[in-house]
Amino acid sequence: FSPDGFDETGAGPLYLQLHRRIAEAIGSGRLKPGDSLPPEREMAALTGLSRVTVRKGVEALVASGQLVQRRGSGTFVAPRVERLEQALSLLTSFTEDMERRGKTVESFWLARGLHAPAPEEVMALGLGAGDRVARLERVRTSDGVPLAIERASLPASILPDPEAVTRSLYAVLEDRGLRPVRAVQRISAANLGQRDADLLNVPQGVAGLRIERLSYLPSGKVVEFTRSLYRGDAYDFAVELKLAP
Ligand code: 16G
Repeated sequence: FSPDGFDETGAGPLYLQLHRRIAEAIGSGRLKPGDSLPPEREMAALTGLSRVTVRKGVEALVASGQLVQRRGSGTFVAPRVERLEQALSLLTSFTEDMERRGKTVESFWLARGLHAPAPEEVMALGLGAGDRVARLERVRTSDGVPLAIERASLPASILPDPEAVTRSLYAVLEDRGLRPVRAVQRISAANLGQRDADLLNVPQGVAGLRIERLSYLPSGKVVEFTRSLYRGDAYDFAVELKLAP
């Protein structure tokens, strides 16, 4: 950071000039993911810009996801994430999707157990009075990068022992002859709230994708009702379209 090159006249607002300069440093690798930026006061002194201008420039980079701010510890270059292209027409599991790409898969558990169902679970899973649900709630990571928060609900008649799932849910179901063969999936946009953003290690307010999957056995019985939040900066969903008949 230096005062050189900030131009009051022709090059646009000063905060955008700062924005451009930091973005270029990130783009060229002079600033690397995880590097910390000097505090606002210091940046203002180094560049000769006002603190208000520095703050505006930094805020714009936070909004575009290039910088992250952690309360109490400062401003950092955001971790870079490789975008994954995910086919939408195949009924695969997270573990299969990542292993096919040669990536390691890990989950950290938020919750795993049997519960009395919430009304939406009763509806989605077609439960009867007194039926219970197995809930699996976890953050899914690939090569150590958190990509999605998943909340799966299954009828206890399908998964009476949720703690049996330590890695792949679909592998456990497959072993028991209960692997779903069909699913309906809905995708919608969501801005991540503070808790979800923290779990996914992204700034609050960035775009996420909410995905809901209902999977079925050949008999038509529902196997899972899963609600997930995927990082919007990590996924491209791709689907093949055919001419309408
Ligand atoms: C995928 C599915 C999820 C399923 C999970 C099983 C989406 C949006 N979701 O993440 O519904 O429960 O795979 O993964 O694709 P696992 O076998 O690795 O536990």
